[in-house]
Amino acid sequence: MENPAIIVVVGLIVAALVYFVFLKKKALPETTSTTAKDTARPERKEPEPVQREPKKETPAPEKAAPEKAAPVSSKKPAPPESLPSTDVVPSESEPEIPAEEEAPAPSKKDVSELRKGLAASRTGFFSKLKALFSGKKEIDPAILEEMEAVLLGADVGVKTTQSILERLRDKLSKNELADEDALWRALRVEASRILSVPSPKGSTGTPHVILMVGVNGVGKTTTIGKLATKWHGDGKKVVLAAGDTFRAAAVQQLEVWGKRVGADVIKGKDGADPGAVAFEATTKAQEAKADYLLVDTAGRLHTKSPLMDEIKKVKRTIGKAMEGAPHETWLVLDATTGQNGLTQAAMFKEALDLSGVVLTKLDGTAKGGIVLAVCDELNVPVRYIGLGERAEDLREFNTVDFVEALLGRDADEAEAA
Ligand SMILES: Nc1nc2c(ncn2[C@@H]2O[C@H](COP(=O)(O)OP(=O)(O)OP(=O)(O)O)[C@@H](O)[C@H]2O)c(=O)[nH]1
Ligand SMILES: [Mg+2]
Repeated sequence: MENPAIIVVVGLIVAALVYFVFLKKKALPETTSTTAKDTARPERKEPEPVQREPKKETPAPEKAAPEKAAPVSSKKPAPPESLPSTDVVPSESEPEIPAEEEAPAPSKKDVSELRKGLAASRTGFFSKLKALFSGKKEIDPAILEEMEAVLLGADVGVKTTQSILERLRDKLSKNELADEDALWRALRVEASRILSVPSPKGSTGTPHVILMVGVNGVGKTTTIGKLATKWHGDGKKVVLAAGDTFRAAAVQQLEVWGKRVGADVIKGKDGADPGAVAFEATTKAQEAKADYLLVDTAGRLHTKSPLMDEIKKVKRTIGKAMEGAPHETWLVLDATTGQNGLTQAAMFKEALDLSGVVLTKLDGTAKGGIVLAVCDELNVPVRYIGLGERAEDLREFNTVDFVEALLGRDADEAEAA
């Protein structure tokens, strides 16, 4: 009997085991269903593309970018309309602010180039003033007395020096020159005031005829060559008149410039009348529809009245070939001749009613103060300055840049730093 009971018990145990095992099997699929989800990934991949669609929204800002770029590009005019919008975005977002800050840069560059050409004058003028002012905590009348010697030494001239000092003394008496900075400022203001001579309102025409005059060797022919180079480079048609018929070499010198620049040179026979050459050149330049006619003339001493009469006649003759011409008469002055140049200038002005002065060889003198004297005493504007013998060594005169180059302190300190 025991045996059948044991069998029953064992049977029950087995049945129970089977039951539990069955239950576990039922439970297992639920847990494995999680892993089954892994196998069911393809189903989950469906939402993934949905997530990628939003990613397509990331390119969307790219599309929006050109819209953002557009207003920026209007600030920087030239480059922005280029096709690759993606390139535009980064490059524009950066320069937007600096562009405005860099605006004065070209002027700084001009000043530093000008300063190189005026190096000798800066040493003779600015450096001496700097030595005089530096370390002075208080500006007193004695400093102004010492300034007088420096200004005269730099060829500013007696009259101009006195006018500058008078104004500075006046400021000092009003306690407006408290320190060195104020004195530099006042000096620059005075220089700017003197140099700002308005250009006379003359007539103009096509061609714009400019008669170049001056004593021997001041740089008339060279300046004509430089001007022709500049204007030709600007796309203007330039014609040159070889009005110096006194020396065959003078005609050749102009022809060399003409060839180099690509400008026609109108010349007469050896010893021809300069007026006749100028007349013919004016007629031909009109026919050729030139933009500029530059008339070279022989150097002449301002003290020789027959030569001064001759140049007056040349001027009149040009007017017969073209009404209103010459539109300008420029006196070329050699800056190294100093105060002597002022006497020349006064006499040329009286004879020819000058409309401008070209001051050459400023690179070779420590006496750049002559520019102030020319403007102050003659009341004729300086139009160009020569800073060397090469074609590119000519600069249109700009008061602000010139004052900064000659008397600017800040840049000097920056250089030293
Ligand atoms: N350093 C320097 N030399 C200059 C400048 N301008 C002209 N020269 C030189 O001055 C010399 C005389 O120049 P020209 O152009 O022949 O002078 P010019 O007034 O025509 O002379 P004439 O026809 O004889 O009256 C030349 O050696 C030029 O190279 C200048 O700005 N700086
Ligand atoms: Mg000459």
